[in-house]
Amino acid sequence: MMHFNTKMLIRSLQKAKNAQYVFRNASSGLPDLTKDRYPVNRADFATLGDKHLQFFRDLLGPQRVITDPAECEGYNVDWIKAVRGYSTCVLKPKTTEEVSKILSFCNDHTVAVCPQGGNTGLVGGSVPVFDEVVLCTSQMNTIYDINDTSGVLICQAGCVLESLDEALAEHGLMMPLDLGAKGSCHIGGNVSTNAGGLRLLRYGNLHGNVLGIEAVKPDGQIIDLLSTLKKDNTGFHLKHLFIGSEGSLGVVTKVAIHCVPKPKAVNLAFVGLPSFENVLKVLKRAKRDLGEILASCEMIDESTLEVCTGNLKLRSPIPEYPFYMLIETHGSNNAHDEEKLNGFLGDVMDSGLVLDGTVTNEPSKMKNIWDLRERITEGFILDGYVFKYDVSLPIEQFYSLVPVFRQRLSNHPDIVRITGYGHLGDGNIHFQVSCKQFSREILEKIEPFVYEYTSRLKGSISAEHGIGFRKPKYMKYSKSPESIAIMKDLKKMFDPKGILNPYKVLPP
Ligand code: FAD
Ligand code: 2HG
Ligand code: ZN
Repeated sequence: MMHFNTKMLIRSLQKAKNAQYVFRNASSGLPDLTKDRYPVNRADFATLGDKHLQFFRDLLGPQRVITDPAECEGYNVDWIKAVRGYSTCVLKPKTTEEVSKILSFCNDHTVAVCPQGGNTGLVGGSVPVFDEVVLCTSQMNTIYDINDTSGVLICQAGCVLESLDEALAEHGLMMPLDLGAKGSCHIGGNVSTNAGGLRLLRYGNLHGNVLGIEAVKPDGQIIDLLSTLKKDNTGFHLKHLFIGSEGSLGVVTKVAIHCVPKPKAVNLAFVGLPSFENVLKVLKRAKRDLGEILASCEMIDESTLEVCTGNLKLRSPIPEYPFYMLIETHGSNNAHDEEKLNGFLGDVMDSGLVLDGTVTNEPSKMKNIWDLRERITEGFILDGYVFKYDVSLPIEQFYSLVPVFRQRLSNHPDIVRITGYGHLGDGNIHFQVSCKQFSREILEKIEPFVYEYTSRLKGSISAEHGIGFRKPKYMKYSKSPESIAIMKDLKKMFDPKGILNPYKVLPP
């Protein structure tokens, strides 16, 4: 028996704006300069002068050396407006050789460099802390090859994720990763952060999907690891050092990625549930009953959905419930997938685990539902200031941070909401405390407690967003002293002068 009525429930929602647009318009005002808000001292790097700028202009031409302060501003502030540097120079190389010459020159002259892709990172890694030169990959956007048979894509690091997906679609292929920032983030940024996203549950992470990388070391040396082979056990797998190292070891210039066939059948269910206990039961049944077609399993709590319905004025296709789940299936035969999904949904409704829901395979309706999930980050900006945490926890404790913090911070007048949502199928919750404005008092009530709590449960203090500027001192809650020491040795080996993305990930 089916309880779902697709026609009735889905209404037209506001058209999504791309992430770059949102960045420029979502909220007014700039954050404090990072140097004023955080206890950090500028290291002994050179201050840019005429001789440096002349070198850059001779190499790139005047158009690709940005020095106009108004134009530089967008490259100095992060997407959620939490950190701000004051770089006076943004470089836009087009080729690996140009990146190599820039880094070699900066290394020789001890000029600090901040690599930047689409600037959608959420841990303050993509913008300068002080006056580091920004090396932006936006002009490195060539697709070299898409192989329909092997599924291998080879492209430059500055290709925008969504553009790659569009190009692949013409070949019946799809990127293995998808995230709300797809309209702005670059594939080089995705690889450098080992971005997770909305379909990692099905297609795995970039350590598995990236076949090869070309990168430039801080001294300008080009490292060609651009293999397109699925199997290659000759020596150490050095590409993995660049995946997720957030621009601390080198600048990624090209990637080879194993892409997946674009599914012929995609179905999406959006359901309302009364409790987190039920969410867990539905997750277990989804894995068991949907098996190989399960592609996404995301959770949103009631208060999080309100940032979309309230702040962004999006419409939910179902009434309010304490929890919601988005369950997407990907397969090759729609009749088969629909039968499976409908059987599963009938079962979770009949057993009372799910109270209400909608299911659809119409692209526009699926997009409207996904907007409720993908635009949450944007919606939170309108609350004022948001303290964000991105943690992996054992699945039974996935939601536990929210009640713990609602009690710990109860009655604080500046708090707008304390909520959780995220990649349930991967055990990765996005926990946030939003406030009318930045408050050091609230920050000190959250940190380091949130990290101690996560560590006690043997979770990860950064599941997918990385360490960046915001979290280096908390890495110890998820990594042993021995492993941090090895990371520091590697950093010294790759970047003895420490010019690449200083103050981030592994500051001395
Ligand atoms: P940037 O933000 O420009 O840079 C990120 C880091 O990588 C910085 O440390 C930078 O120095 C470094 N870097 C960038 N390019 C290079 C390069 N070529 N070589 C070396 N280092 C480089 N993240 C997820 O994991 N999952 C999600 O679901 C997700 N959803 C998001 C949704 C929204 C709306 C937003 C705003 C962000 C989201 N993010 C998510 C975070 C972010 O989008 C990802 O981390 C993304 O991979 C960053 O790509 P970027 O090109 O914007 O990189
Ligand atoms: C997501 O899953 C992203 O939507 C962003 O990882 C999470 O804004 C966040 O904290
Ligand atoms: Zn996420």
